[in-house]
Amino acid sequence: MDRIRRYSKPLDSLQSMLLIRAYEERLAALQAAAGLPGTCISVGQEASAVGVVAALNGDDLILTNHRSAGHLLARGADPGRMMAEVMGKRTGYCGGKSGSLHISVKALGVVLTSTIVGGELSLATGVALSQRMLGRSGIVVCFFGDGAACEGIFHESINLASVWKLPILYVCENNQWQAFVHRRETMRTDRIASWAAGYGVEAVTVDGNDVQAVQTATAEATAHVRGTSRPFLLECSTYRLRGHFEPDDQSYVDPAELAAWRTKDPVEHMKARMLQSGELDAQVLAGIETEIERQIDTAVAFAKDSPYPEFDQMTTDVYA
Ligand SMILES: Cc1ncc(C[n+]2csc(CCOP(=O)(O)OP(=O)(O)O)c2C)c(N)n1
Ligand SMILES: [Mg+2]
Repeated sequence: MDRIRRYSKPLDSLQSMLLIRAYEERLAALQAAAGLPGTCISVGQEASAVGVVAALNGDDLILTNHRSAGHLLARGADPGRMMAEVMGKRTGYCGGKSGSLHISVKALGVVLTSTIVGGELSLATGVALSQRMLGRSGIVVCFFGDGAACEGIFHESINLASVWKLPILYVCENNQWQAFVHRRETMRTDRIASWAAGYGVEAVTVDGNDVQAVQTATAEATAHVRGTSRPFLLECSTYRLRGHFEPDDQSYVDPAELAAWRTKDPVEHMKARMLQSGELDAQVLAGIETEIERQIDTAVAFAKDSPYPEFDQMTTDVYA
């Protein structure tokens, strides 16, 4: 039974970030051991995922991109069913037919993961239109990358959402990379948020590695969307600490830039902040980390022990 994850205190956000980090690092380790198909993971971007999702309501809808595990787990997805999906097992969220790149969890309001870069932008805009036409209260939240922002579909979608006054929050996770290309090579600005004014859309850039700052900015942004039924663009400035996909030796990455961003690791940042302020005790933290590792062990075992889909299910639940 899937339940939307609730966030009432800073420790809830830290636990969610730790779960995402542990899940993705385990996926990468399994991949390296040749036990699993390659996936795009979001190590370094956990604060952006958790900060945004923590500020949403239960009836809000999420559409996301190929780096979606953090968004799904932050919303409450079960790591076992996620892992099973990646392994192509019947118990996965989409019956083993989506892998990591198309995963959706209807019960949690996660409508889809798009592996077409920018694909989620126009689809989310359409979902926002349908929310309004059906008189539904939930707003739409669309995660996309800086690479997607350079595509025409971003500009068409945000323009239409502005003209049609659609209830949608666009969340650009600017992680500085677009597969193997640095964003410096594809845009003439450091701030994607600066483009929104041209479409009459309000926007803000937030430190995407500070989960509390992201949550606060998202709460303000969603209040704006709900109050005005107009779109808003939130840009989370962050960094992809690992490769585009696993495995990736990151030989194309400037080591100095990578090292600088490593010092801003959002998970370590939050841990240090809470330990320093006395909100969290080192022993309690160790206990939480052990429990999360156990949860991941259970997830892996569940996925490995699950059956593959039957041959006669080959054409069910897919377009044929
Ligand atoms: C339309 C399209 N073009 C190219 C690709 C190959 N591709 C997959 S991810 C990616 C980079 C996307 O960069 P960004 O939007 O910044 O997301 P990030 O990977 O950084 O999370 C590319 C070019 C694709 N999947 N779809
Ligand atoms: Mg990117």
